[in-house]
Amino acid sequence: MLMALTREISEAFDECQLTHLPRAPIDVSRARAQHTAYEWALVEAGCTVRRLDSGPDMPDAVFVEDVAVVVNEGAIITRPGAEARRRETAGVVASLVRHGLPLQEIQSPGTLDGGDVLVIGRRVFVGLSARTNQAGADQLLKMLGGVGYTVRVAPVRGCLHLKSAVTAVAPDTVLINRDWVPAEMFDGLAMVDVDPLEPHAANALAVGGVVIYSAGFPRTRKKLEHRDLRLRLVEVDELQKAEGAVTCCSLIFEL
Ligand code: CIR
Repeated sequence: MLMALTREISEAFDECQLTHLPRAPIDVSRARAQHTAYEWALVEAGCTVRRLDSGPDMPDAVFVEDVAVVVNEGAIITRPGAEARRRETAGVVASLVRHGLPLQEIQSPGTLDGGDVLVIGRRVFVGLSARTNQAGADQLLKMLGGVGYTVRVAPVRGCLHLKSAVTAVAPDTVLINRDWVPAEMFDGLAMVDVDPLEPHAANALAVGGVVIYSAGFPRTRKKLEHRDLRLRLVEVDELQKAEGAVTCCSLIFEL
């Protein structure tokens, strides 16, 4: 069974962390409606969706991908780079334990956000960012390297997370903004470049044979359609005001 953990949008969503975007007013009801439609896209892709509660002290909790990295062997609970987000881990730990996943944890002084970790089969790519430091990447490398994954680490620049700059759209293909991440890191994989007018377009969520993708990037979308990928478009502009995108709103794993 394919599980997708999601998390309710906090009533304090408009107090979210912001790094690269200026603060713009967020319509929380509209964000919630977009989030629900995103969850339906996950259901249509074959996922069983479990939505966790959040709270007024967790404005960014909807971005559940940042607090855990889930692989076949179990989950790694992260230590988010933004201190205010560390209180998000407890609820996710409880849920992953309920689902029977073995857990390990990133320890201080390591910091790591799940948004900086891209897993493609047995290959793991880690971005060093304002949120993920070398110590966090080293710990992840030890944990996953120890169970047969190859782990590559490289700095990202100009964006929040590695997965702002690159994601997988098929098992052998990445969608990439080369201005933000070194393309050499993905040697051996096919690459689709984002349209230069759409720098934020590299975040796509491949799940259950479809690619869940923001409706806000028509130029890059055309490139993906030419590759015969099945796209499932979602409106996420209200979530994008909080620097969120499609991968960050779920944790997907096989049970
Ligand atoms: C943050 O700055 O932590 C949130 N406002 C956005 C997190 C987005 N996460 C992701 O792309 N993995």
